[in-house]
Amino acid sequence: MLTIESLACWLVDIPTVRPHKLSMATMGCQTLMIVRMQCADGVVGWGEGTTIGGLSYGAESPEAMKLAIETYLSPLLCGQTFSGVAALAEMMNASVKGNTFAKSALETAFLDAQGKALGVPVSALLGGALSDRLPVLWTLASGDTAKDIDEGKRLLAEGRHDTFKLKIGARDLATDVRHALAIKTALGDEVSIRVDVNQAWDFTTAVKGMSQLQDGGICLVEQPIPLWDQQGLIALSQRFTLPILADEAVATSHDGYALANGGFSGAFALKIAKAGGPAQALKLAHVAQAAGVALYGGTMLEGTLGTVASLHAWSTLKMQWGTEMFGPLLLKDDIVVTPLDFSQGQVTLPQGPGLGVEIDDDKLRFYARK
Ligand code: MUC
Ligand code: MG
Repeated sequence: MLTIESLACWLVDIPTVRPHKLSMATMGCQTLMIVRMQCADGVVGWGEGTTIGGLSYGAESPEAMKLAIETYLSPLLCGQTFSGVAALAEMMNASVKGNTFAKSALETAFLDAQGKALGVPVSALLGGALSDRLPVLWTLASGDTAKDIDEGKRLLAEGRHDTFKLKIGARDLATDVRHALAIKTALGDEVSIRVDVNQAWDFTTAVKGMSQLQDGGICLVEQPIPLWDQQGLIALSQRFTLPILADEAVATSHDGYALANGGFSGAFALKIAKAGGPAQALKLAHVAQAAGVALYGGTMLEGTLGTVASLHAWSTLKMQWGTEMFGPLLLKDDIVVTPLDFSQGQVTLPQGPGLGVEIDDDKLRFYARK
């Protein structure tokens, strides 16, 4: 049993190592909405909520996550005692619709606190880790083909990553296909290259694009068409041998059920923010497993806290398409004492109680928006 006493939130702005260009926004900075959950008996849990490009990716901005917690969720939760995340989610969902990014930060903080109180890692609260090393790809998204090739070659030579995702969809199809195939050719046949269109194509463009990318040896196409077009996604998944990864189209277990039931084949990108937390994201994973849909550990470009929260959940699953939990590597600095260990295309899951991560208070204060 854990009693929540108080919640405090900060908006933390950290510059990216280079501009990160997606179909809907170019990021030069990431905002981490950090929450500190003070519980009885001196137990403290930390959580994080992020999105991409303000309100250009999803319906919750970092500012809105902070407001939802301070104005609505904090008065609801403070003073309450919970046996675990099931009861916490039940109470939050009964009074607050949507706002899964804010809820994800709170579920993360609760799991961190509960793990610390029980002396076990968060993964143990979620079913137990199958492995403490998880595969991690890197996204090449400088917006420039030559720069992406140089970056990919450097990371391959350093042994940091062996799989890459490309962000396309901002330019016309011919330019995007040329870009993707040039990178594929330059990095070599052994290297798995995937593309994320972030909903930018209509169905007709997607048919043409998928056919050219399939011929060019691209391994996976992520969210080619708008999130509302479930029938289109199902049709594309049945038409091509090039697999489709559903991302924006699949947030909760209900979305996953509808897609799988409609005949979707391919994979689902799990994200703690889309689902409302690490434990909620596992519900979608279990629907996918029941339907024979493959899994992928997705990111909302979280900092270390959100990345580790996701890793604890992903470690309990067999991820056929690996993960993209590279968020901390995209940021120039961090607010944790010990950064994560990324090497050989993998990241190590921290072993300590809770998330297994310690906040650097000075860094938090330095980067917090005043
Ligand atoms: C997305 O849509 O997958 C993940 C990696 C990246 O570069 O952007 C995100 C968002
Ligand atoms: Mg995506």
